[in-house]
Amino acid sequence: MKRSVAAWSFAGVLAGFTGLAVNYALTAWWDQTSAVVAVADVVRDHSPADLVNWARKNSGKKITIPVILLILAAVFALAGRLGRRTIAAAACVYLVVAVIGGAAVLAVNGAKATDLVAVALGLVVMVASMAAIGRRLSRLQSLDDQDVFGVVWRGRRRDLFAVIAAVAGAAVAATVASRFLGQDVRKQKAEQQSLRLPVSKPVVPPGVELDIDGVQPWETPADEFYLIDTAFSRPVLLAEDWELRIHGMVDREIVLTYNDLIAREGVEAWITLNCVSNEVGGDLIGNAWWSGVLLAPILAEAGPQAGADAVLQTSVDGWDCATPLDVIMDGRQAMLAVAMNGDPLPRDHGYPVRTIVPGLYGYVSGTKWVVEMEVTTFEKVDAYWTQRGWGELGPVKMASTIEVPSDGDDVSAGEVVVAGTAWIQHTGISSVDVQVDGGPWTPATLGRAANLDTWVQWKVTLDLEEGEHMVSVRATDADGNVQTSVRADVLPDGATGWHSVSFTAS
Ligand SMILES: Nc1nc2c(c(=O)[nH]1)N[C@H]1C(S)=C(S)[C@@H](COP(=O)(O)O)O[C@H]1N2
Ligand SMILES: [Mo]
Repeated sequence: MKRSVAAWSFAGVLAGFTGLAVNYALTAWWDQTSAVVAVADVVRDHSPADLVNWARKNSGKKITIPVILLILAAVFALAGRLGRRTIAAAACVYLVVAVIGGAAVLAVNGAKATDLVAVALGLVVMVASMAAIGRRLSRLQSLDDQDVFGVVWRGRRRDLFAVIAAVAGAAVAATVASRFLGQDVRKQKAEQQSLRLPVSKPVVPPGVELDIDGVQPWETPADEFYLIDTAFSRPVLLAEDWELRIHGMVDREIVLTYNDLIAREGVEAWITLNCVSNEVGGDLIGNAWWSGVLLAPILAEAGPQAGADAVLQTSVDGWDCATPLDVIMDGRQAMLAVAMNGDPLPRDHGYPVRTIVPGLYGYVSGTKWVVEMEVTTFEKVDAYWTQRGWGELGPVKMASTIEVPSDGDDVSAGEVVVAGTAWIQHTGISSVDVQVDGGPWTPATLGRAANLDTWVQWKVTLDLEEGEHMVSVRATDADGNVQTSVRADVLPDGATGWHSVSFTAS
């Protein structure tokens, strides 16, 4: 009977997702990792490098969990179909799912055996829900065809729907409750609001902003700052629990608490951070006023030993990167940042403490939720992205983008303002030129450079005749190097090539 198979599959899926919802709510409440997120973590960490690099570019992070849920839906449907014979068969399928989820949970950074309780309770809910629905479904389907629509049939059907409604209600309630149960999330918000950090509010330096409509603001607001990380669920770490351990090839191990850190002499600076995955003309870049503590004096206190050339930084979620030691120590404002644009770091950007190293891409330096630094050598260690084929040192490459006009725009012929940004952190931009339709290069006017570590805005007014035009931009750095036109992919160490836009003047 076709309808009956569909009904049993539906029952299996409903029971399965109700168990997942209960696991999700319990883990939110107990500040643990839900089984689904743990499985996503394991999938990510054990996927082939090519796939991870593809996913990095193609928002693979967004589809991983939906794909896992789809696969689970198919498995739960199978459990339901098997449940038509005996509930024990369905229970076996749920058990396999729970064993996989439990194994993944145990693989999570810092997992304890007690984290399995939420998985076990999820399993109990799956089996109990399936049994409750299954029993009523069997009773309804066991009636002869003559009884269909009879009094008994209607009673049993009401009974079945009541149980389905109860199970579905539990699933919805658990999902809704999980939003309010995250205790650490609430504690963290309260902590962020009560912190009185010795940091100042950002004051955008005069002259850096050229005030062109359509060019992004020189200071990137925190909630518009690009977000890149491997976390399916971003860590919730409290300042009061935070500790940074510095160890490895050092004379003295150092452990810093949050209060130790902010009691030290502070540093504040405008620094532009960008991602190695930023394509030519891309938007994985932002500029913020970072406040924190210089890293070099802390490492100097630890006393790096001869031969050390790298600092392996590890996040509380297990992500890591290796940063060249000489870059941290060369006098630039490499810092442990506690605030962004004058406010405590947002959770998503690494609260309570992250690293910022001007001149390096984020993937080799900008560790969010940083909790450990091991002074070591590049020969000995292989960090998260370098294991997947990305370059070891990660210095930022020179780049420039045209933000107005946009590709495909219609502008009025005559005077046309072309403007955008250019950067090569810790070297600095000396000039920017634009080229129209492959003709000669016209120098642009630059906004003031706040320091060597920030992007600069540029603008130029061109006199354009009616028709289609293509404008390209190239920058020149403070050492006189001209930005290369050679196109390079973001993998392994950052894109190169000129940014061009095409538009119509009429
Ligand atoms: N813990 C952790 N820190 C991380 C990453 C990560 O995946 N996990 N990604 C890095 C990368 S690739 C970049 S570009 C920057 C981005 O920082 P943002 O999200 O604050 O812009 O964070 C870096 N720090
Ligand atoms: Mo990145």
